[in-house]
Amino acid sequence: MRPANEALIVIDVQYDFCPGGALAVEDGDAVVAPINRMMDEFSVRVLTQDWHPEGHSSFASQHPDKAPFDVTDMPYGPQVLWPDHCVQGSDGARLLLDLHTDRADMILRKGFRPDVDSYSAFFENDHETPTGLDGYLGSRGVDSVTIVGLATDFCVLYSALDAARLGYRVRVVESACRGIDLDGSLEEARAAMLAADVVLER
Ligand code: VGL
Ligand code: ZN
Repeated sequence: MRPANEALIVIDVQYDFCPGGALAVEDGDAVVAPINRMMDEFSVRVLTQDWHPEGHSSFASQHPDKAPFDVTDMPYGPQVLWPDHCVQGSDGARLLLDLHTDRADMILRKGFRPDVDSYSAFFENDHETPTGLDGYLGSRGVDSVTIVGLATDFCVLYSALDAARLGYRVRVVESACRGIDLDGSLEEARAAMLAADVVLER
């Protein structure tokens, strides 16, 4: 068992990010087995759930002149536009049934504000609206996080960079992550994490 200052953060293991889902990540469901094993090793476990209202501003369907995977300018900066996904209460928004969700101490929902997306488990995409996770981890005495899940180059990346910026020791276990890889975003994500002193482990 790992010590109580180390948390496992499991990002967005939801049907819409798995084969057959609205924003499918290749091989996304392959992360379940390694993540279930890791959940047994950690004494602090947090799962996140992407949780958008219908008509969310990150959906390409809300931007008549745009297509999925185009980029638009939001007041808070550039934003990739996605197919409608992880709509609150939909089947696609559910955490995978095979994931050992019973082991979770907390399930944190994010992306519920209509006008701002939230990739990171710590801050929304404006980089300033907190989700509350830093307070939760801090009050439990956590100073070190291991991040796994979907997708490596978006929600895992943003969570890892924010965690590093907040002063946590950060490790990402790549075999328990899968990426979307838009125009080389996976290699860029790895480089950005390394530059931020995130430890990338196979
Ligand atoms: C994610 C795009 C949109 C993710 C969530 O979990 O990486 N990516 N919403
Ligand atoms: Zn989303």
